[in-house]
Amino acid sequence: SSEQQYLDLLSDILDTGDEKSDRTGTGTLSTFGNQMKFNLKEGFPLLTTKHVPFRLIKSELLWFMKGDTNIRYLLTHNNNIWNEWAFQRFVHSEDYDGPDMTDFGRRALEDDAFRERYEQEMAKFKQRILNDEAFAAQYGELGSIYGQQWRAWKTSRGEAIDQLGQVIEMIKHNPDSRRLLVSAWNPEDVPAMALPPCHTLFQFYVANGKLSCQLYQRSADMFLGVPFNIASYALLTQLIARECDLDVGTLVHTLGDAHIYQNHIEQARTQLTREPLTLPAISIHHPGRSIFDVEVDDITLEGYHPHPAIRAPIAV
Ligand code: UFP
Repeated sequence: SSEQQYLDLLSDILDTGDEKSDRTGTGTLSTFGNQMKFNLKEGFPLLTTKHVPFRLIKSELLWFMKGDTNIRYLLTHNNNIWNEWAFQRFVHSEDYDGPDMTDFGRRALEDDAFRERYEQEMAKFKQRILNDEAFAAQYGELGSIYGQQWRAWKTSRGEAIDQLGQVIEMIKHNPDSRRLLVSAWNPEDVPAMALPPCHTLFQFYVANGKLSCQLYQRSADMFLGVPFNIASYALLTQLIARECDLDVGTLVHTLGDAHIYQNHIEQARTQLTREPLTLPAISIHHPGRSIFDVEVDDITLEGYHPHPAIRAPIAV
């Protein structure tokens, strides 16, 4: 099954990965240059060997597709996955006058008293983003991340290129093109980014009435990040196939540095003891509306009955 490829790669990295230090100071087992292929006709590739929160993947992808780069949209959908990046900019600004939040990610893991202060400040930050439009415009904004690169890549002439919109038009009108690419990696923006894009580049391919997609991911946290990334690009492919009246083909997922963090090894071993179950399916209802207007309630996940979630600390 599709999922077995993920499990085999996880197992291979545990057995043969090189010990490698990393930016976060956590340490990893790592390999370079692997590929998984998911036949999207077999089912929607959301892992069943642990619960993966699809609702977060869905609202994040729709946010990218709309070209939105402000966490306010995510917060209105109770999605907190990008909060830390916005909060970090706020607590380092002149407008922040609360307790010291230096290095909050690491300290919250190590110090319970600090964690309580951090959670209070984060809760206040979220409320302000939701209730105060001017504050949200200033501190909810993440700038040159995926939404901007996909929908409004800035050119040297001060114009904006809608890469995703153009690629959808090309799939409709020139499906044999070998130039169906979207790049999130903008070398001009990378030096100033807190998190340069992990999913760097993707290409579409049409044959036999089926739409396939290949993603190049430069850096892959196999336990926490990759299950999200697989499902996100599978959903993107389904949405675009529907928009272009095509069937779905294959999701090819190519990985650069694929790693398991040292503090995820036990969890990965637990997952490997589990048997994959039947994959779920996705259904999309948005009659007559533009793909860029799809909302979270238009997409439903059906038949998802996974093994329980496995908790693991995120490396920041
Ligand atoms: N990471 C993913 N997928 C993502 C994402 C992050 O695996 O979608 F946003 C992981 C990869 C790596 C870390 O462990 O986050 C990014 O760190 P670096 O920029 O040092 O590669």
